[in-house]
Amino acid sequence: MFSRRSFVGSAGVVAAAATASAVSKVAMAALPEPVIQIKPDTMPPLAPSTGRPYNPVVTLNGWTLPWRMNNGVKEFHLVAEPVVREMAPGFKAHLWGYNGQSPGPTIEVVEGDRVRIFVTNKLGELTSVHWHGQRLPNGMDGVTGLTQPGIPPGKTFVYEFVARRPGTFMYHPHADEMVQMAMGMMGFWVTHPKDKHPLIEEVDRDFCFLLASYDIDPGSATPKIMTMLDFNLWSWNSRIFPGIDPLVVRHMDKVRIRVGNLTMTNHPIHLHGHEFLITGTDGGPTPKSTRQYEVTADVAVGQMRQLDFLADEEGDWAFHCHKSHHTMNAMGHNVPTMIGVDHRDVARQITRLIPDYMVMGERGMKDMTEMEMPLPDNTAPMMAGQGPFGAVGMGGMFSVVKVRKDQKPGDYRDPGWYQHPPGTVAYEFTGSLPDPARFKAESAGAMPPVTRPAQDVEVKVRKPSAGHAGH
Ligand SMILES: [Cu+2]
Repeated sequence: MFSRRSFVGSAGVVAAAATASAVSKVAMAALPEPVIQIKPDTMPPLAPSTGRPYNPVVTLNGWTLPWRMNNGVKEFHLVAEPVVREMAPGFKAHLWGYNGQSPGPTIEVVEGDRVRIFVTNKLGELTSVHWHGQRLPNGMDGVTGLTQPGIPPGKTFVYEFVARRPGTFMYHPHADEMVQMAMGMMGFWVTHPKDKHPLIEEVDRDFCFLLASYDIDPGSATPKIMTMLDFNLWSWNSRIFPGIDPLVVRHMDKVRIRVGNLTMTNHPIHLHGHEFLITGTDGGPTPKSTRQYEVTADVAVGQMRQLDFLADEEGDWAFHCHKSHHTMNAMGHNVPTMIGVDHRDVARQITRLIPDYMVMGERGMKDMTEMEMPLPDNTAPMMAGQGPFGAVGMGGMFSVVKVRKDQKPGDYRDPGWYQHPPGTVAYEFTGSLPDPARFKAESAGAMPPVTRPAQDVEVKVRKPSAGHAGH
């Protein structure tokens, strides 16, 4: 029964599950009512009130799917359907997902749980759900044509298996392969250990998100599903910075972050100010002998990584994909590099003809974050996000881990910007600058210089504007 948490009254829930008192014996014989969530807020962790206890996860800009117990079986209901996902404030994408959102809700169970998942297909084509990383009967593996017929539009299929091993998993279709994941069909799955586990430490905060990429032209809303490499939106849980919530933790919390990659390239996920251990993959907990401290974890395509760290440094710590093109949004792609090109004269002449004409990026691209650019409707700015010291100049796969002494246990609310103790912020040097030493030493070195050309050769590099593949 949906007894442990009523969604009624919580923001954004349009079709709340029946409350405990409303579930009749007749209803219990039928499939559970689907729970729908449409707001992109990070919902508080869903503490279990039935079954074995565990410390629930927090899904960044997402939520956990409630279940009901039916004769010792945990029953969930997923609805595959078209959804509108706000990827960032002012930018909504038309995606496919589950239960009102892309990604779908996180499913949390305990090792040894018997699980039954009803999957209703409200798409216009057949689908299936593959339970990535699970040990299960072959016929429950969700590969259309291979292990089951596809679920036709309007039909509901039932998956049943025992969650045999604890770990970090995900779910996604194996149907119309190229289209359905490119449209956002995916969700997180966490199987908690049933007892104390020698390789799974108990943590205070446990976050999860999926990496997904989209190709949505500025001014449009539907991803181009034929794109193979040249995606322009790099998202965590189908959100892009500054639309990704911060990961708020209490100073000295043990923190776990679980990441799964359903894009078509790898993502080196990088945390500032702390070191973490990779304590698990979708293959399960990692042996202790393999663990070493890292600050970047490369998450390859189709992989999941579980990062554990002690949040022992207060502050607002950047947390992002280390591929620089993955921390920008759509407008940064397919524009020529104009650094060092002085086109003031040209611009003056063009603005006589086109008053809105703008010159972009003469001194680098950062200027663009401060401009009020005229953008097409429904377009995410290339790089946005305003920090306490100005524009952050990033988009895409970027967020902030906020470590605070006065954050209460279980409180995930944004505490605002970090108040730096006096004297701990980088500051401007205001003395006189000596000549750089390297000019005096120009002709020194291990070998004498060869004859120099009469004139220095200047090379201008300009990136071709067409094609942006391979990043
Ligand atoms: Cu990346």
